[in-house]
Amino acid sequence: MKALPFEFALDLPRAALVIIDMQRDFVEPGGFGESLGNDVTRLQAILPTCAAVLAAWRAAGAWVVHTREGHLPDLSDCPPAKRLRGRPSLRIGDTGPMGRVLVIGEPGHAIVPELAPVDGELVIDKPGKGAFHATPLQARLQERGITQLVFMGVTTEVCVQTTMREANDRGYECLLVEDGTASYFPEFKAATLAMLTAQGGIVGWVAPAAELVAELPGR
Ligand code: C5J
Repeated sequence: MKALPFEFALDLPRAALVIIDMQRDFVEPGGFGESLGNDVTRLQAILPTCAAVLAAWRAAGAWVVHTREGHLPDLSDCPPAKRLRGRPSLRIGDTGPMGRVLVIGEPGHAIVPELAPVDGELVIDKPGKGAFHATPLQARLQERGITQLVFMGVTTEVCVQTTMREANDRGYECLLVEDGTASYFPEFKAATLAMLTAQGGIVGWVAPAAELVAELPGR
């Protein structure tokens, strides 16, 4: 398929669609993202594209992985350096309009309804930005013989980029859907897309959703 910096050879039986942290706490008003002073409408804007890619990917019979950033209720997996950083109006573990911020099982921790996981899809709860750190993701991918990861989700320069770099170091071929990812800072998204694909795809590939969907069987 057409991609940057050059064509990507999608191998669907060995590929997983990885949707990063499309959680109410990041995407919806009243969540953690907004408490940090961010405009969540930029993240909401990618929902129709993500939903269309997810529907096409599922219809093609390929596997889906969802990730959620969050912590145990006792916050034992949340380093103080993460909880105490900055001056947000709500800290991780505090109670806000969507329950305790970034705590597993709270309303804000849930994936937005438009992209809710279905039976047979893997959900990875992660305490860090990268989805491989302190999670069973690598083992689950190896069990299924997955070698390619197609990424969507938020935010482009934080959890998406961190996970894509972790995956690249582990030997996965990584493609990021450019209109299926968003940042609170458009200039950070643009810079991330550029740096991932620079130097002959030093971290991986980037392509628009339409190119990916056109590549899927039945389209
Ligand atoms: C952030 C994320 N931005 N999912 N998390 O803190 O990118």
